[in-house]
Formats: sequence, C-alpha cells, structure tokens
Amino acid sequence: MRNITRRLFGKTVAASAATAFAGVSLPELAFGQPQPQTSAPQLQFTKGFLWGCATASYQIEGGAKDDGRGPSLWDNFSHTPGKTHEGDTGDIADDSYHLYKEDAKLLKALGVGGYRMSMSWSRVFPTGAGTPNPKGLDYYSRVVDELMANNITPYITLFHWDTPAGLPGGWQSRDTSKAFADYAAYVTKHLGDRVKHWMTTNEFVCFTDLGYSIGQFAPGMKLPAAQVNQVRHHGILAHGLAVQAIRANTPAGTQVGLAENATVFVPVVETKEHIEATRKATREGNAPFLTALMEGKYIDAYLEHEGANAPKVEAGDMAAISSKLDFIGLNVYTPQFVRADDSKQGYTVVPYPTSQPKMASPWILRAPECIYWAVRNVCDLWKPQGIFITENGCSSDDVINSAGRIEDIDRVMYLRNHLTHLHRAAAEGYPVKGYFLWSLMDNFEWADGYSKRFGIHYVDFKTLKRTPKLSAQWYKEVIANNTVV
Ligand code: GBH
Repeated sequence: MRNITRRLFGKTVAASAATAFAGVSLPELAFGQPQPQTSAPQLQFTKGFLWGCATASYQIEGGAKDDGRGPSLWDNFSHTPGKTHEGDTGDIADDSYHLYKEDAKLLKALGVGGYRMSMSWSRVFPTGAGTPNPKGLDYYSRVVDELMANNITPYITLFHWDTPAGLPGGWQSRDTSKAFADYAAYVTKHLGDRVKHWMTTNEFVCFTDLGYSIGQFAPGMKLPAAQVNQVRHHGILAHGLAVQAIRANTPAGTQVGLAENATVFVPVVETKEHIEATRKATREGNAPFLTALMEGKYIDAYLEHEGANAPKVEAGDMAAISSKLDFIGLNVYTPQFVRADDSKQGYTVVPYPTSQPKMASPWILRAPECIYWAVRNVCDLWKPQGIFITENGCSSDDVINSAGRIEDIDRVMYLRNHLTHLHRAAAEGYPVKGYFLWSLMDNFEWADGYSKRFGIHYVDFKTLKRTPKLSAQWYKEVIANNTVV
C-alpha cells in the first residue's frame, strides 16, 4: 500500500473525475440541473477510523482551587502581570470541572467516537508528589464514566503543561521526571480498568523551550542553552519513565503513546531531492524530542550543534526514553518548507513569503499539505505502528451574527483542506487511525488568553454558554458519513 505513489494517487483522482463526467455534455452541468452521481465518495475514510475532539485540563476546567487542587506553573504564570493577554487566567475557563456532563452532550451530538482530554496533575497530587488527593482522581473517574455512558472512548493525556508548582525546580529537576512516572503509575492503576488509551506528554517544546528558553509560556524563564537542553532531557525522560509506569500498572492491550508537535517539514516541490531533504530536516529538526524517542539516542547533528551544552544523560535514560509505543500522536497546525541544496547540511528551510495566507493566529499558515507530510515524514523515518492526529484546528475571528449563528467558514475551509490531505496519507497506506479536532470548544489559549478562539463550539466566557458553530455542523456531517464533506 505504501507504494501507491503520488502519481498513481493523482491518476486515481483524475480517473474518477473523468468517470464522473463521462457522457455528460457541459450544458447538462448547468446550475439547477441534477449532478452526476459518482459511485462512492472520493474522500471516504476506512471503517473504524476514529473521529474525535481534543481539549486540555488547564484550558477548559476552571475549578482552580476546588476539592484540594494544588497550583500549577500555569496558575502562577497567568496570575503574574503581563504574562497573558489582558491578564487572562484559567481560574474559570470553560468551567468544565462543573459542566463536564454538558460537554459530554456536545460530544455525543457531534457523534464522535473518541475524546482526547488531559488530566491536571496537581488535582491528583496537589504538590506534584507525595500524598494523592482522592477527590482529584474522583473527578476524572466521573468524567470517564460519563463519556463511556455516552459511548465515547476516552483518550487521556497525563500532562498538558500544567506542571504542579509544588515540585522544586520544575523541569530543571530530574526529580520531576520521576514524580511524573509516579503520578502516571497511580492514575493508570486506578483508571486503567476503563481507560485503554493513554498519552504521556503533550508537545515537549512547549513546556521546555517555550517555558525555560523563550519564556513565553510558564514558568517564563530564559535559561542558557546547557540548562535548556537539560530541561528538554528531563521532559523526554519523564515521558519514557511514564511509558514504563503505565505498562507496569495497566492490563495487557492498553495503548500507550504521546501527543507531539514535531516540526512538520514540507518539500518545496514533490521531487526526490526535496523529499529526501525534507526527511533529513524532520530527523534533525526534531532531534531533542521525537527523534530521540524513536532512535534511542541524541543524533550526531544535535550533539555537534550543542557541543558542551549537550544534555547530561545517565545510564538507562535512553532505553527508557525509547520505550516502545503503540502509537504516535501528532498535533498538526502549520509547516516549514524545505529546499534541497548543496550546503553541508543538504537543505535550507525557506522563509515564508510575507503574502503567505494565514489564519487568525499569525503562526497558523493556510498550508494544509502539512498534515500529509507530518504523517509521511514520521512514518517513512520510523515506521510507527499507528498514527493519530491528536490535534488539528485553527483560530478564527468568530462572531455571533444577528441570526445567532457563528458562520466560521474560514475554519471549515481550513479543516476540510486538512482532512483532504490527511485522506491522501491514509489512501497511500500510512497507518492513520484517527483524528482529534482541536478544539471541542473555545478555551484558555495560553499566553493569548481568551483572545483566540479555536473551538467548534462558541463559548460565551461570561455566561459559559456553549453554541455550536458552523464548523460543528460540518464536522458532524464528516463523522456521520466517514468522509470529507
Ligand atoms: C497546541 O500548541 C496546544 O497543544 C494546545 O494546547 C493549543 O491550544 C493549540 O495548539 C492551539 O495553539 O505566537 O508566533 O510566538 C501549539 C503550539 C506553541 C504554537 C506556541 C504557537 C506560539 C507562536 N504553539 N506558539 S507565536
């Protein structure tokens, strides 16, 4: 299957189009006339393909101090003046802590088969380690039951950036990686009877580099390179130790993976040389994270680049870090473009033209081929057993019109285009098992606070009322027909 080439794929599409229009003279295609029937929808996904939505604890839950939850680095960061848009915090967010049953109804109405959610570590261990808080775990147990009662399969991420503030040194400390494994063991032991799909961490770069190097995210630090590399190492070590902890505490058949926003490289032209350069860029551009997980080592290009600043690795670390996974989850939003060249590196990352079309968040390009290349690059390099798109979506300038509707046609365009390119990957035989749309509803968009909306349900942050947008109506059709509509 893998060998179905781009050319063949193109031919198939062309052939189907020709069939569709065979024998139909042009005037018959005028508006208002019956359209020719094609035998099968062109962009059908295979039976059993999982459609879902994604969210994360700190972005939706609120209830920041309820039932013994301890503070996270994001509570502290968002409460620090100047760190988030207009000082927005996740104190209330979507109040899903109290409204989770309503949210399960939204999911049910869409017809999704799965829901990707995350857990707040400091609800379960208020200081990150030590004595657990039963009420925290109990909340997630209730959410899981509610989902399952609605025939929705929970996919749980153990950590989506809300590091307990009580852990000394945060990710600068190796002890945090160990504490994470203990938390993973505890949670999966107690929920593993019902939850069969676990993700360890979400997007390494966002809680390592963005928190400790750029300072744009919690805890807002700007450390020198050697320390940042150590933070990165603790991040991937936490993942590896958690995989082992989950395996040791759950029944056979439990699926373990992670959700990673590996940088997506797209060839400037689909020719052999640029495709090969793209693969090299993928391996090197993700060296501290996914490449290390997949290859069980820091590759030479990374070590040479970092020199004396390279991370300090202890015996056994790389074996844990490269623990076998059942799937890789990819969060896909935007690409980088690669051109093969004669340099020592063999490629250049081409800067975006200023005219490159973008969505409401300036970092999200309108470049849907990135979802195809996200899957293809990772699969060609490392042959994982399964791929889930664990996030894909965009922000839009959503407004409620006089008819009470949110006509987010730009989001529908973005999503439809992405699914079309995801279908190409699936049609070529890459093992794409499912897709989680980011996000079920508008929520706390980190440093952007509530200024950027990513949901397919509109949330009025004053009343907390959820209203389906056009994109929710569209997604429901996609799911019902198992095809791109
Ligand atoms: C994902 O992160 C997250 O997993 C999710 O929680 C989040 O809500 C979603 O995407 C949408 O953002 O402003 O130009 O400096 C995506 C990773 C990291 C990408 C921060 C944008 C800021 C770019 N994001 N980055 S910029």
